[in-house]
Amino acid sequence: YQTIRFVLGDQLTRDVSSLADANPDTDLIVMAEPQAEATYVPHHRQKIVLILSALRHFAKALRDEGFVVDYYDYKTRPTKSFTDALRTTIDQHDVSKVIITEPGEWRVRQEIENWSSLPDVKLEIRPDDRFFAPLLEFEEFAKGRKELRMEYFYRGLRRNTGILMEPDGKPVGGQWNFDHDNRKTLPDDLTPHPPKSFAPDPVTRDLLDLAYDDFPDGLGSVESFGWAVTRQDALMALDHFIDHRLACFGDYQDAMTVKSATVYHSLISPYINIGLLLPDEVCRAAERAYHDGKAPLNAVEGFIRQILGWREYVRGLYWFMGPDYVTRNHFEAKRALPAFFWDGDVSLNCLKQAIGETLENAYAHHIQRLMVIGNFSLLTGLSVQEVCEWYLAVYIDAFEWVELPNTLGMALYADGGTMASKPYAASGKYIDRMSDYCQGCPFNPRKNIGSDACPFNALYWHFLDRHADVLGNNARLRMPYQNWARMKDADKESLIAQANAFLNKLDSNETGLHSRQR
Ligand code: FAD
Ligand code: DLZ
Ligand code: SF4
Repeated sequence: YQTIRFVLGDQLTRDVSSLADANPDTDLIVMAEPQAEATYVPHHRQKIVLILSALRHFAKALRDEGFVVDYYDYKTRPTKSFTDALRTTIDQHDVSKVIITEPGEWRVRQEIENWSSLPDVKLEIRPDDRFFAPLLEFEEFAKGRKELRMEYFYRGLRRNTGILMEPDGKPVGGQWNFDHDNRKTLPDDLTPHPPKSFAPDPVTRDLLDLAYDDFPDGLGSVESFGWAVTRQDALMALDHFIDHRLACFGDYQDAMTVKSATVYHSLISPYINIGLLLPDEVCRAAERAYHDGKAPLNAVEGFIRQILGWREYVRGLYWFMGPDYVTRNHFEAKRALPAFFWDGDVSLNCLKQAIGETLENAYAHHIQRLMVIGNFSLLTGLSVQEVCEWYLAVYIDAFEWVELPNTLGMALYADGGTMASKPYAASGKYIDRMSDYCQGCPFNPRKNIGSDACPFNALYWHFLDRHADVLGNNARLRMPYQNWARMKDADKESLIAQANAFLNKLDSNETGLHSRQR
């Protein structure tokens, strides 16, 4: 062979740049299931199974095309790292040229950049062009700006791609953003059409059977595994979403309910992130649904903005901020992660639902991640590093380039406002408005003080009070700070005492937090 093409577990598409000019006669493909990748965080077992099954299916598709794939199966041909796999292949096949598409994490990028110092290796790292915006475009956008806001980057990409644009350069529907239409709560008589689920095939079945024994440090259960593991099935999942769920996606985008863990969300993030679907085809399919009258504009624009806007923006931000972004901790939040993050055993019903569903399905939708678990972590000052590691471990779609800006920047405001214009801090009243969680909770979202008061309420004021020096001048927080200033001293003191009592319980994993002790 003349060339090695190294394909990573989130690059599983024939359209990845490393395979653009691949030739079965001269090129050897390498794919691996290294121990280091399965263990750098205690991944949810469904995430491990998804990635390994998709890797194996993609290797088979390449073999069917005539390629030879030098495959490192974790059981039959174990390898410690991507580098060890590469070394073994080079030794066995005597090839020096290596082509790879840039990875999705600083950690792996640094590992791969070191390959150029291996003896006899000629390394070519190609840009990952599965995104709408090359990294340079984000740099141009970001240079000289103190605050980076998604909306302007998104509008630029709408213009560049022509997605949801009129020929005269105006946005379809006359406005860029339909967010104000997308905050409805789910009516009692509406039950979302369930998402598409796939029965595991033998390749997936084998992995599921071994998931507990072979990944003892992994998290969560595999019983609900119904993810697509091939491009063909991922396309079916996309079609199903567009036909049955997209029309309501906008209206109920921020709604949370015990009736459905997925509401009207698409569940396609893992497929786009690992390469089974391309963001461009997903956005174009949604745009087509609008033109065909299958879904209203607030749903289609809202959905496209998540991919063309947020997804591109967080990816640009991740690489722009550099490898030290992970160490940012604006509020110096240090509290240890409570035990219930690992078992969902907590009496606050919103957390019980969101964490419980996460551990069961490796999935929670955006508002659960941001306004329940993220908000709680922000208000209680949980360690930024521990929270980020938890998010990187538990979600089926978690890769650092997308997990970190969302968790550290958006949910925890640990970058001091680079990513978000204000912290996403909210009291129990927000959760009560957007969900039916409070109805089954031992706490009362309308009470601030007392043993049955919703803990989020006092924690919210405690958070604003303890960070008044850095947040007090934030224009978007003027209202809550004015309300706080107007409160009587005695009321303020009771709220602070109420919050402190909760934080003390949290630190000692005490009564009232754990369901079984209630
Ligand atoms: P939908 O609601 O149907 O959205 C459609 C698509 O838009 C998603 O599939 C995804 O590709 C994209 N998208 C939506 N929101 C975002 C966003 N904020 N950033 C980037 N892409 C977005 N997303 C990940 O892919 N991986 C992560 O590790 C991840 N961690 C997150 C951590 C926190 C604290 C928060 C608040 C959000 C995180 N997100 C992450 C973003 C978002 O929550 C998920 O993309 C979404 O919930 C995936 O489910 P879905 O496919 O049903 O999304
Ligand atoms: C997350 C993950 C896991 C669990 N397993 C593998 C694997 O076996 N092989 C692989 O190539 N990639 C895996 N990944 C993804 C990597 O950890 C990492 O996120 C990507 O390589 C970054 O591009
Ligand atoms: Fe969550 Fe408070 Fe509502 Fe209980 S009352 S579900 S703790 S917001």
